[in-house]
Amino acid sequence: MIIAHLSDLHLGYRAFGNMEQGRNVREADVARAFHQAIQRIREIAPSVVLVAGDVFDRPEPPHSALVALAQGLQSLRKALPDTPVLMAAGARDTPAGPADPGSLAAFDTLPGVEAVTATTRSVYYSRLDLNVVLVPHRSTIQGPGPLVEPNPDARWNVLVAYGSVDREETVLLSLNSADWDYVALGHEHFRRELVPGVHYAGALERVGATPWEEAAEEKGFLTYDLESGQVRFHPIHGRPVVSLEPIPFEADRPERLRERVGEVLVEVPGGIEEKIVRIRIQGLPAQRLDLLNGVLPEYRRRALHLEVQLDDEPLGHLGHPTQEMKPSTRLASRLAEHLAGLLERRG
Ligand SMILES: [Mn+2]
Repeated sequence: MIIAHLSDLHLGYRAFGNMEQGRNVREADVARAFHQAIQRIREIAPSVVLVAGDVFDRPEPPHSALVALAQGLQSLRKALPDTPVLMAAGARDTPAGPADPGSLAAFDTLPGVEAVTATTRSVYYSRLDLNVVLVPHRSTIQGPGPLVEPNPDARWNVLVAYGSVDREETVLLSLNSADWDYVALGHEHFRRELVPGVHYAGALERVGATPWEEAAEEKGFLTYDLESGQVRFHPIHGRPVVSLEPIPFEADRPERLRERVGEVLVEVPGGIEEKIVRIRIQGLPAQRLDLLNGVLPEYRRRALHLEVQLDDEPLGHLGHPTQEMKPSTRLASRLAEHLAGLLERRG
């Protein structure tokens, strides 16, 4: 029996402000990645589809994100009428107020769809002899910890949960992987196997604040064969992200900088057209920023987004966090994200 495991769809994600036919280009990219995944799932025809959180990019997603999800579910229903779709809300789709059911809850009403936002839910499918426990973000942050136990009468037990299971962070739930035939996790945007049968599927697109970190990683989703234990990765082709090698500023030959910027951008295989590109310059003093005047507009037109990062600059300069993250920086940004999440939930 094959299960499909997706996470961190982030439908409704917007970035960089590029518009096409009135729509944010990155939002359209993310919707396209989702529809690609749906197409692929239709071909694979798994017995069940799991989405482990962050279906939407925020608690109040734009209407276009709701439509994208509805279309995807409808497409699955048409091709695979007997395949249930189970979703657990992540931090991004958890509503702020406790009385707010959240956008995802609207989809919980659909036949064949379970969409859990507030509390842990256990669902048993007798036809598949499969029990699925869904643990949304909210039930992991409100004490006491959720009771997650497999169903001893079911042939297959699968857990879907959103959150961190890293030791150094607050543990989402105590997890004995031996209790479960598969654990589908969401929250991390990088694909990762924790132990056999316990996986983060990673996001479908590079939707993090620092897409450069994910430039080299293929994005996609997983399928898992409960009988054989075989896991397969299914890549999704999103918009290319290019992180260029840093250019050192040569103080004795300042004019060289302009040439080097042009050179590295021209050398990008396949060109920079419509890509998300980061260029880094090392050691350029702030008072010499004028050296870049007039160099970038042409490339900015060609790329979807061209980010120029001056290394040696403090965090947050130019409104962008320093990208080569030291552990302390990474921790700080995680903390900031966590606090933002807390504020969101408090309304
Ligand atoms: Mn996410």
